[in-house]
Amino acid sequence: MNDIKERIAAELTAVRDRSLTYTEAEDDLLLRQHSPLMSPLVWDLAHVGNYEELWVLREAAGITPLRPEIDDIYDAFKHPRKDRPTLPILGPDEARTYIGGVRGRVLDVLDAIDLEAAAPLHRDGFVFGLVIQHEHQHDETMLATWQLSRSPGLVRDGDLPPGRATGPAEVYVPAGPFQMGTATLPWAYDNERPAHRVELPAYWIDRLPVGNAAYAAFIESGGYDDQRWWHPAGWRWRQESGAVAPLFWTREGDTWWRTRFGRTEPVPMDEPVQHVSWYEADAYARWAGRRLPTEAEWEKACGWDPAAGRARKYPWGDEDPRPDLANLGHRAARPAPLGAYPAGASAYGAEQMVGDVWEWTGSWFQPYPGFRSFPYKEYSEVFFGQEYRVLRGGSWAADPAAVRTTFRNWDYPIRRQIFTGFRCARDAERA
Ligand code: AVJ
Ligand code: FE
Repeated sequence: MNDIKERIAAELTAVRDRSLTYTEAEDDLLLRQHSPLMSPLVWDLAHVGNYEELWVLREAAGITPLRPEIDDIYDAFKHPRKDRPTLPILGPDEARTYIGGVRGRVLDVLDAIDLEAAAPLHRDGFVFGLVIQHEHQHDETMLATWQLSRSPGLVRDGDLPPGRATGPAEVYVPAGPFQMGTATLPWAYDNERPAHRVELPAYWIDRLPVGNAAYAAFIESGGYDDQRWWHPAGWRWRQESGAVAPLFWTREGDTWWRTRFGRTEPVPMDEPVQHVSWYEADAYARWAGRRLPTEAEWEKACGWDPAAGRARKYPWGDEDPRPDLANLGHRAARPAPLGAYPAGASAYGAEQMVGDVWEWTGSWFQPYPGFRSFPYKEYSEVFFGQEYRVLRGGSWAADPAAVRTTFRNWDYPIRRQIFTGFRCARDAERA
């Protein structure tokens, strides 16, 4: 096997180990629905195998379906998450057997496939990148399910670097063009393409994500009860939901506590805030006299290298993520303290843009000019419009294989079970 094939095989093994670890639990925990927002964990497990069968075995290799009768159950578009517990889903053992059988054949296909072939699904191992990233994204979803279940199983206490209290609050990004999206990253999704030139006026963007201390100050100042700060739809959400703090926060006397994977602990004031909706992020920004960055502002501050006139794959350059550069891959089940990654800074000096928390942007999930759906409309295209807000950067729960400066995630503005925070921006005064 050549280098690319070895790398693909290693990534396939790593992501499967991850999925199996996240589903090492009693059957009841795997079959139960912990929240109407989420699938039973064992649905995710069999779904990633079914997706892998569909794309690698059937579409790329033309192999006859192994279990065509289960396709319907694992079609995310046919059955919304809230209905999935009523489906005749495979039990945990049956699901493991099924996905293991798929995987064995996938490794045979990998062995035989020509990665230089003209077929776009084969070229550079695209179809393998598709299923590897898909499985990692579901693994992150499974972590959110675990967090909602309040079961302690997946808490991890890996070391994270200490925070750093020094440094400017904001970084300046001068006016000028940059390249948004990518033309060269072989495993990029259709929604990251095509690369295109975007001209932005000058702006300031926070050097770091908004921290729990700053967010608590917003709460203390009565921010949740002051309609001035809220988007009209956000105010309605605030009234209907009764939200008074980030999800998983509770208050006792003068102390804020949070429950993280079944453990209740004081809110660490030096960590980025997480589990806030877009509406909360937007309200905080208005209270602070700021706004959320647009998606383009976020990407330029994160990935553009003005001296070289090119886009970087990660804020610090093109080298793969390391533990001293970013908090990715579920090393510890939390964001790192603010300022923990000076070596991971972008060319403009913005830090913690990749890892720690997904960051809400002010933009709707929309296609780039010249977008073409590939390989299927239901990955991105059906979500474009004014329903979903874009999230950037990846969280502590995201794997490096599914994170880069051009990667786009999206969700409804009311969602907060995902590992999401934000940073603020503002226009630069015109000279
Ligand atoms: C890109 C994270 C919004 O989980 O709904 C999973 C990824 N697409 N299976 C999602 C996805 C198909 C998607 N997000
Ligand atoms: Fe999926």
